[in-house]
Amino acid sequence: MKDALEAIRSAAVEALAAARDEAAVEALRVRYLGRQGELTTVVRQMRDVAPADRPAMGALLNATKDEIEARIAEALAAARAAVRRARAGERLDVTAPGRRPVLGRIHPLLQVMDEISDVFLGLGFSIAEGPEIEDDYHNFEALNFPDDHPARDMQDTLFVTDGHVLRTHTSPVQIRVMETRKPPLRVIVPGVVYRHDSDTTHSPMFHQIEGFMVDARVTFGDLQGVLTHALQAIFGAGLPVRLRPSFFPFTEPSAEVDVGCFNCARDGAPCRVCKGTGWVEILGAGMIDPNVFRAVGYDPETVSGFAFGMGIERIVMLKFQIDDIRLFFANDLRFLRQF
Ligand code: 2NL
Repeated sequence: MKDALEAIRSAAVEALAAARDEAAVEALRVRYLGRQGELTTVVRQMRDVAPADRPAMGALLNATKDEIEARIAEALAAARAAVRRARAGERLDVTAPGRRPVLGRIHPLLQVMDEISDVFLGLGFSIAEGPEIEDDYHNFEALNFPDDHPARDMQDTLFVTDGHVLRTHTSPVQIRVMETRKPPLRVIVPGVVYRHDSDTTHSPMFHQIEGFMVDARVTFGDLQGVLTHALQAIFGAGLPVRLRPSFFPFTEPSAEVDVGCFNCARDGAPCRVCKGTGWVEILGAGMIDPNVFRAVGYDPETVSGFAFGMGIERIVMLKFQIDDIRLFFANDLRFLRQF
């Protein structure tokens, strides 16, 4: 039996040293240690060993089994290391074509916001930001909204708690700037705003840029000059700019500002952008109402100013002929990669 064990041990060690892969090692494990394996068969023969010899034979048997198990572990480790080395070799193929990194890009809404901001920065305006959750005072009261104005209705405004709303425009930031700083001021406020409205042209969250200028003698002519320059810089150097009378609670007088259609030259007679009118409405503006100045502690007798506001989604939809506002927020890369 001692000779039989030695024969099994040396055969197993030799075979395991020659095994090249995991499958070969596993086959040898079954051959020597499996339920029908060679070593297992020897264990069964222990019955025939004289009781006095059994402890010594048992020890020899265990030592043989331990050694074969150790060699199996070594052979397995060697086989796996060989697979890893082979794969590393493949990865170091210096002739393989390079992998193109996935580059991010600026969202089309923010591209246009940046472009518009740059024009006003060039005119000496600076940028201000403020909270998206506002109190009723800054969002409505200080802006001369009467208590029964429809914008204060649940239908239009998203309420957070009793006295607080998600800001419905960025104008409350302009109020906060005027509350804390003295004229002369030239400030724009780009930001996100919220209204209870949702269809193909309205999103409950959308973007605006508002701006204002306040100084000792700012006139309606300044409003017209600054906005004409800005719209020509944004939409095209030669385009005409026109003002039509309008109304906002926070400005008097107020105007809608149109730019000559930038698409007619491309589409011809029935232009899809201006519907044949030749004009595209871009923003609202006006001279800041004396009640707004009083609310922020300015004297309407000694300062004057203009203010304006525009919705970004509408402008980007016109510019790129996008017909559904939800495309901006669906995070579909097939859409976003086009800009
Ligand atoms: C529009 C019109 C406008 C303003 C926004 C403003 C802010 C203050 C004082 C006075 Cl603090 N005015 N903002 C003024 C006129 C028009 O927006 O159609 N926006 C999309």
